[in-house]
Amino acid sequence: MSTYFMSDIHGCYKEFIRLLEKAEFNCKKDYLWIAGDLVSRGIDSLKVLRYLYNLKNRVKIVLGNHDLNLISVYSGIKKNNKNNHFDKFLAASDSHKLIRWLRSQKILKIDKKRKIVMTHAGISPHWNLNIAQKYAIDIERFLSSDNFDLFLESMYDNKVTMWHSDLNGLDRLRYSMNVFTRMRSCYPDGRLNLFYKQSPKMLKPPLKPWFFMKHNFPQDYYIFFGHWSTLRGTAVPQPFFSLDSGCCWGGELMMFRWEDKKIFSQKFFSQE
Ligand SMILES: [Mn+2]
Repeated sequence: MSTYFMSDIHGCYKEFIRLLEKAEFNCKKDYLWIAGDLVSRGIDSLKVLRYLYNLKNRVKIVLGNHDLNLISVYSGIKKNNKNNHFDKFLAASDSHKLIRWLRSQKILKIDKKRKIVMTHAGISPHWNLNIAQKYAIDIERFLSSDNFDLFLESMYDNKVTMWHSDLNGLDRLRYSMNVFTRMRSCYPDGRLNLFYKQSPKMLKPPLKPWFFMKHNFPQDYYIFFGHWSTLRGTAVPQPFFSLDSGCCWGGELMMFRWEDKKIFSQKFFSQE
């Protein structure tokens, strides 16, 4: 049995399947952990979701901003954008079933025995792992509930970017959602910048990547995340581990095998 980690498949189905073959992923014995953004940008989001759905308990997923966007588009909360290539998904007969399944996925996953954490964008430098877990569960409960559409509609917010210990109700959920699914860089006081998406090499001080902020996370953990494709080639300090190599932008899809720490990768196929 092996456990593999990857992120940001973004509808790149062919590259994803080729990479599973390269790494000799066995869907009867192995486990696949994915740090979100399964869909959009690439052309085959529907195929990626169907494949993952059929893996049943062999796959462990945390949701990314693009997965939440698909749920919102499907539910009429957000407009469909042709760059996301969602049309095939929206017209499919099993889209309802797949959305229901997506809504039941996690925002944060922790394995205390093996000291593994996974989330799409990151964890607030103000939190410890127990607090992060508590706030992730708050979001997961709303997402899997019948009122998920009302909840998601009120989550799109660029203003709640600063942590206070007395942050409550919708604002705490909004802050947590911004941290888990959108964060890349922070100001010295920990305030999130939700707009800078380029390489951290061009990041203007005093902004810093979130994983360079002072924090209290245990050093003997692996904290896997995706979301920041332009991190390619940047050294990310322990205990953090970046999994997004920008496949849908012409980069690579990568996969990390826990047991021997081996990395596998697959270049983006031209869509010509
Ligand atoms: Mn993302």
